[in-house]
Formats: sequence, C-alpha cells, structure tokens
Amino acid sequence: MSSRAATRDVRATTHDVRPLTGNEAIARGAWEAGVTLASAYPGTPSTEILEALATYPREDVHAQWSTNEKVALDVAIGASYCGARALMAAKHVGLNVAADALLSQSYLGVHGGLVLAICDDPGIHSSQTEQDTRLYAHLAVVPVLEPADAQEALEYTRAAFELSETFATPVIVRSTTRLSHTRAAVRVGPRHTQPARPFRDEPERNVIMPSLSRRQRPRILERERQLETWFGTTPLTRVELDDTRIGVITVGIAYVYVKEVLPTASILKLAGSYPLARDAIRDFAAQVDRLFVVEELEPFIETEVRAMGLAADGKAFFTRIGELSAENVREGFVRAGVLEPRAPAPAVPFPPLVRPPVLCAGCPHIGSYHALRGDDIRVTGDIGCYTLAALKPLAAMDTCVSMGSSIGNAVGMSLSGAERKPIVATIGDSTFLHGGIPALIDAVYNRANVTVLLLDNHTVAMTGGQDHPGTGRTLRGDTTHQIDYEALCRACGVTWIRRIDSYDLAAGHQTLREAMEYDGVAVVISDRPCVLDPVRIRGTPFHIAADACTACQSCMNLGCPALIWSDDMHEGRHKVRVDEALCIGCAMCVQVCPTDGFVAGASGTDR
Ligand SMILES: Cc1ncc(C[n+]2csc(CCOP(=O)(O)OP(=O)(O)O)c2C)c(N)n1
Repeated sequence: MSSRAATRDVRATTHDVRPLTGNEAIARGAWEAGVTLASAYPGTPSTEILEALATYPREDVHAQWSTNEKVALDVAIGASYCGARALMAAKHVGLNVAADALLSQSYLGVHGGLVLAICDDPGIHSSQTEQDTRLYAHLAVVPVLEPADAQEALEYTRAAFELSETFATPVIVRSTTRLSHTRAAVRVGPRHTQPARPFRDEPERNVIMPSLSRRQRPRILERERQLETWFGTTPLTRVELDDTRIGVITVGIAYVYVKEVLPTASILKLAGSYPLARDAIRDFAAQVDRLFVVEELEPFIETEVRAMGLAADGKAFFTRIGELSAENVREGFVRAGVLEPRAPAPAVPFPPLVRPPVLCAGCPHIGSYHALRGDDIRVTGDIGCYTLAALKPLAAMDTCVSMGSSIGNAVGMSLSGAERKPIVATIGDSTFLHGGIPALIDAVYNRANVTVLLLDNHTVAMTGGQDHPGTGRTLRGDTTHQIDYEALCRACGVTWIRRIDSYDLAAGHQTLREAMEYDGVAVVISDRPCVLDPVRIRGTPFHIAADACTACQSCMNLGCPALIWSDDMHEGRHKVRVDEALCIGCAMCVQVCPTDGFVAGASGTDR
C-alpha cells in the first residue's frame, strides 16, 4: 500500500465485513477504539499498520512515521500523558530500540490507553534476528495479547486499549508475519470516540526517579497478579473441550495450526502468554490425559507450565526455530505418537529455482559500492537494501550489525589502532536518521579517522518506499521540513563533506579516495533516487552492439540483474547481453565497458 494513498472513507457506521490483513485489522481495531495518535518506524512485517491508519480521516487520528522506534514510542507516550489513546507499531527488533522507554513507562503507568503493536518475524524472512517479543512483555511486566487471525487482531487491539486504561499499563499486541500479512474476512464496527482525560498535573506520578520506581515496583507486581486473573477470566481466553485424551494449550497463530491438525482435541486457547492464566491452565490440565503446549518460538508458556509442576510436552516435538505450520505441527504430533504418519506427499517434479536476493537493475547502491570494491578498504555496513552489497559480485562490505551500527563500528576500528586500512562506514539515509547521527557525533568528538558514505536514495527502500525526514514528506504525503544532510553533518562537526551522483562511477571512486586520505571524519553523500520509489524509473534501455562484447565480463562486477550471460562465447568465455525488460538506462555498465559496446535504445535499433 502506498503511504501516500489518498484518504478514502474507511469508516463504517454499521457492522460490515471487509477483507483485511492482520496489520490492517490492527489498524482498524485501534481506530474503532478511538485512537487519536499513532506512530511507528517502518519494519517488516509491521509497516502496513501505520500505512493503513493513514487512510483513516485526519480529524480522527494523527498517524506519523517517527525517526526511530524509541521516538515513536516516546511520541505515543506523550499522547497518553495527555489522556489520548495512542498506538505505537514496530517490528520485533524495533522493540529493542524502544525497550528503554517501555520499561520506564511500565513503572509510570499510563493515562490514555497505550498499545504497542509488535510484529515478530519467526523464520527471519526479513530481519536481523529471530526474537520472541513475549520475553520483553515479561521483562517489562506488561501484558501481551496474541491474536490468532485477522478478526482477533481487530478485537484484541480494541480490547488492548480498554485493558491499558483499566490497569494503567502499556499493553503489547503481538503479531507474527503470517498473521500480519494474511488477508481474511473481518467484521468491522464503528468508532468509539473516547471522552477527554486531561493531563494529570502530578509530577510525583509522571517523573521517573528512584523514589517513584521503588514505590511502583511492588505495585506493578500487584498489577501483574490482577492481570493474571483478567487473563484467566476474559472471554478472549477460551476452553474448547472435546476429546480429553489430548489437551493442547496454545496461543496466537499456533492455535490455527492445532485446530487444523487435531480438530477434535481439547484446546485451551489463551488470550496471551503473559501474565499467564495459571488457574485456567491448572483447571484445563486436570481435565485432559496428556498435555501439550504448542507455541511459536520460545518455550515461554511451556517453561511456566512445567514450573507449575504440570507434565507437559512442547518444544521436544514442536520447533523452537522459525515459523510453525500445519505441516510441522502435524509432524510434531506424529513424533509424539498422537497422529499416524501420513503417506509422503508426491515429490515436486522440479524443485523451485533458488533465486539469490539481488539489488534492482539500476539501483544507485550499485554505483556506490562499486567504488568501494577491492581489498584495500575496510567497509562497515548497515541495514537496508544496500546490505546486499556484501554479496558477490560487489562483495564490498565487511561487517553489518544492527541499524545505525556502521558508523560506531568504524569508530571502534579506527580508534582500536588494530586496523591499517582506510575505514569507510556505509549507511542508508533512513538508517542514518534512525541511529547514525549520534555515532557521527561520536566519531567527530573522539577524533576518529573514518569516511562515512551516506547512501541517499530519498526513501526507505527496504521496507517498500516510505517517507522520512530526508524526503520532506510525511506519512500522509504532506510537505514538511526536509533535512539538509550537509548542514546536519556540519552541525555535528564534520568539515569535509562532498556530494556525488551515485551513477557517476569515476567521480565516486575519485571522491572516496580523497575522503579516505583526509585525516578525520569525512562524509560523502551519494545521491540518486531509488529506482522504485517514489516512482518507478524507466529510462531508455541499453543493448550491446553486435560483436562488441569481448567477454571481458567487467560489467558483471556491477551485479546488475539486467546484465545476463549470453550463449555466445568469445575465446571460451561467455559474452554478456542486456535484459532490456529490466534495464532502466542508468548507464553504469557503459562506464565500465572497455570496448564501448553498450548502445542506448532497444536492440535492433543499430542494425
Ligand atoms: C531496528 C529496526 N527497525 C526497522 C528495521 C526495518 N528496516 C530494515 S532496513 C530499514 C531502513 C532502510 O532504509 P535506508 O537506510 O534508507 O536504506 P535503503 O533500504 O533505502 O537502501 C528498515 C526500516 C530493522 N531491520 N531494524
């Protein structure tokens, strides 16, 4: 969905049914609950929550991209302080960034309902790590609700705001990739506007300090106890008693797989994993002969159930790595002796082709990293489309840790005295604004000798092309202040700053060498819009003139997917040809071809 989709009337005055993804349903639930502020930093699989909220009327909800997840949560907390219902959304690793604020807020409590929609990525489809957000819920002593499908995503989000205000606590609604991105028929309802709850002018409750936290610590543990009772009695937690030989405790999307695989088993479907509804679990366990826990990722419930002295099986049969599925849950029950093995599925006649991830044809990052190829430079990388430059043939990135790490890593390399090569930190525009700026200040402050290559493609390409402060447009497409990177870097204390065109390979090469010779922090801004966003760029394609290719294969070092092997050979080596459907005419290949073989225009035009 485009973040700049025109606002249409998405309100419903009566109940009706709509096809919504889990993320759209979370947005809907928040809107129905009367949310008036929502903030997020994009990240798969959570991005569409805010994009969906931005399609609701402006007068209902202020929806914004924040510069990072901690800022997003702080913004939501600010709204909550003023009595507004507020939503913050992030992917699981985004909660790492926001965790500091979350833990404090748990102690402070909330005024207006405060809900965090956190989407985990089991299977690491598009993330740095595999993490189970439920562990954060426990750490922060805040409840976590785990919907199983899009309908529940809506209802649980609505309930989360009530829960938040009833118990004065932030509430996490946890989704996972499969739920966030699956579309289903969802019954929607009208919006419930909330009465104003003015700011409580009580600094002794609003300002965190040791005396407050010491006072609050026993209170939040009492809140935990009360929430445990709520989780055991809410209709969102339900027992489906059937064949009592097998009882399964499950939560979230795992419930759907259990139902598919064991339709007649007895099930305790929990509304969430923390605080755990222990009384409901004890009652359920007493009614079944053999107890299983089926949950995605960590043995979070299982460990607690065992600690309660109940015999239960879980991760011995159901994987702790990656996503659950109907297939692997079925296999687990086969291994546990509950189900008979099925005849193996017929083999697929030909296996699907493995397609390694590649940068797009004409991606400006290709030019930037082409200038950094070779063994004579140490290159730290960061998170974004450009992380793919670590792969062959560019192979121009040595390290990558987490968002914003590239500059700090480079500072450490420089100041350790253990690295002799010039050090270049490479970082995308959104990532720079997210977490790179403090590290740049650190580099200048501590007199590191590093070059920072800022890859300005004017968008958050990795997550589908969102706006950020460098684009000068908001989530709703309004024009706003646009960050001036040169002025920003200068304000951080950088004096050596150059701007290059990412497609100009010679200039990139030359400027980066000069930057590396500079003694101190140098910044090179590599500037070209992403070829997909905000509009798909389609220039005149190139082709290779007949017999011009000598199979030197220099152009193949670009890793541009529009350059493909030809069946024609020259001196035993494959020649190259252009996939004209992919080529956007960036002309980077033209600059590396020693025989000037590339010709503008579709093939056949030179014959
Ligand atoms: C903590 C965290 N938040 C969000 C993400 C999702 N994410 C991955 S890369 C990225 C930013 C990419 O934008 P940019 O740095 O501009 O590089 P581009 O992809 O445009 O090349 C985001 C938001 C993440 N991986 N980790």
